[in-house]
Amino acid sequence: MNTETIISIFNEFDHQFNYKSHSELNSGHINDTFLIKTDGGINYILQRINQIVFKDVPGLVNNKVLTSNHIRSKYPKASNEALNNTVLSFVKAKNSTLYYYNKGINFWNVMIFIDDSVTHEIVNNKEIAYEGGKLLGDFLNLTADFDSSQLIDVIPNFHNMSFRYKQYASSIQSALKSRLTKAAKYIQIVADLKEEMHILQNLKDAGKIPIRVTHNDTKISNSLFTQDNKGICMIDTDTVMPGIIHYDFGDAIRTICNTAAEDETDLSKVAFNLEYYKAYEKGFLEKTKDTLTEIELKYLPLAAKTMIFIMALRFLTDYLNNDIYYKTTYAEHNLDRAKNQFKLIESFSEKLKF
Ligand code: GN1
Ligand code: MG
Repeated sequence: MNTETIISIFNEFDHQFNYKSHSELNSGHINDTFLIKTDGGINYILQRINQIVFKDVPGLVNNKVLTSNHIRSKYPKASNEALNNTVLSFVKAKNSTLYYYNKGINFWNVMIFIDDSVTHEIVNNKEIAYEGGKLLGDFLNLTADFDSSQLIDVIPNFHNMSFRYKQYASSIQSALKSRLTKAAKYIQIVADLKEEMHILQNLKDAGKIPIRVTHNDTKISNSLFTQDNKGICMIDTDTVMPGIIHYDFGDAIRTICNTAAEDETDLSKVAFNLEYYKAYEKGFLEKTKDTLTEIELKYLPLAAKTMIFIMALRFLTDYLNNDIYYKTTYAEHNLDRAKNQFKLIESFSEKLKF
């Protein structure tokens, strides 16, 4: 995207300071995200929201803003400046909506960048795992009294195992022979794990697990930390929706406890780090142990395994569908991501018995 376009879109928003420079943040697989540096005291995040994946972008933005406002209201005495450094803050477009629809083609939104913050793609410090657990616990606590019926289902069936399995089964029907051959080993693993991986979904469908406001994309790179490893807040609230806490716990564990990045191709580097699991769980339970029900607590380890499986399955499905969903940078990127996640499940099962 050229600089002129970025500047002109940024200028559709009611920002306080002028554009100085920008850089693209490449961690996401769906949206395009830019850090805009300004000539003043506030920098911004400009984001193009993918409307193929997100069918109701105004609804999505409304979810994010409502959630943020609810969290902000929990700190009535804090100054705006302090809140802007600890809670996501959205900037209005000049037409007064919280997004800008560029010539009917692209949706954009702007947030205040939390300065001096860092994100981690891989965790190499137990403290970060522990702090990450506290952040998710805080997020669930702060949104616990929010009426989740005000939120739209941004992506229906997002973490629905039965739905993901159906998508996978239909991808097998239409996949190229060459891709099926390369995926054969993993197709067998999916068959072996299928039943166990439906346990949580069945409990949810039977109404046995409470529905709460959940984040739904808790990979560790979606948490902000200070330079000295203290948690600031969770970011990327695109997928905030009603759901069960297990997928949030599991998705964080999936990324925190992987000793390598999600697309590392040298599988000897991919292993499950049990020490980080314990640290994350400790931070998480410190915040939530009084609010979670017995069934929620009981299924946390299975949730971790299930969430790794769901991501493995989604990457494999996209590979079999010729890479139509996730951004990829080379031909077998999705297959490599899937292999990585299956290796993580194997290591998880060796290290964590439950
Ligand atoms: C996608 O684009 P990003 O990083 O926010 C995906 C998540 C996956 C993640 C895997 C809407 O998130 O579900 O866990 O990639 N988001 C969507 O890295 O599909
Ligand atoms: Mg996301």
